[in-house]
Amino acid sequence: MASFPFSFVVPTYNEAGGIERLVRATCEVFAKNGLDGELIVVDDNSPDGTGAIVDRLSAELPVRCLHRPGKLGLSSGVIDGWAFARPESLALGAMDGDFSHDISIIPAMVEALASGRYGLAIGSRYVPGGGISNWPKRRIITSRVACMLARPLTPINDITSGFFLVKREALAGVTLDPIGFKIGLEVVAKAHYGKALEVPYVFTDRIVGESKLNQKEILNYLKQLGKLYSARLFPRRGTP
Ligand SMILES: Nc1nc2c(ncn2[C@@H]2O[C@H](COP(=O)(O)OP(=O)(O)OP(=O)(O)O)[C@@H](O)[C@H]2O)c(=O)[nH]1
Ligand SMILES: [Mg+2]
Repeated sequence: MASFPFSFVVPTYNEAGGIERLVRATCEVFAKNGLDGELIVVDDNSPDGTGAIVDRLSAELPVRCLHRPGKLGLSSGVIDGWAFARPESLALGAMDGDFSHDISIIPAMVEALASGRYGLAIGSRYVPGGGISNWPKRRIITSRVACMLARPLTPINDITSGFFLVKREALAGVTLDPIGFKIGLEVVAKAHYGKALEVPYVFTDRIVGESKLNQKEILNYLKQLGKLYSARLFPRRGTP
């Protein structure tokens, strides 16, 4: 699939403890599977020096760092990273920088898009074969409720997944306006991707670094859902 170039964006804020391992392992998945993949790390001037680690790695691996001046948010990081991606990439993706997402499904995601059958491949915890290895019950319930709330918008089971790859052409002319963490929800609701494939994977909670998810992000998710529902119900009043 060397003829199907793609770029995955990894937004980071204070991920120095694990970013080198993530970049090396992901680039190894690209190389071992003959994939023409590029990694874009979008770092928001992390005080722990995450950006400098990525700059060093870019001398030997297909990774580049986009440096932003301060903490500007996960979703805007993904959007800025897509704009920074090399123009030849036919697909653009997003992945967390804390190794929660299983990079071994990347070849299946690329294959789905390269085959022409799907315009979106989404790493999914909530289809057979997927799961969550080490989350407390409270967090599992929150995540399931969050997905249920979006069900009238989409048949996709894992709508809050932050791990996906979408055809670049599916984003053409689409205004993405995410409020919080959930760039995937915005893409699923607005992009023109045709068919989507959920690729199962088992989510692993971060083992290094600190979570940036907080109550505010849960509220942001509800606000974002509200905006998407009102755009569906009242198309002329909604965002273009
Ligand atoms: N560039 C940038 N990246 C961010 C920002 N906030 C979070 N991130 C990154 O986005 C990814 C997801 O954030 P996490 O803190 O792992 O959020 P989560 O996965 O929902 O929650 P935990 O896994 O419990 O930590 C990680 O790679 C973070 O470093 C931000 O403001 N700017
Ligand atoms: Mg995480």
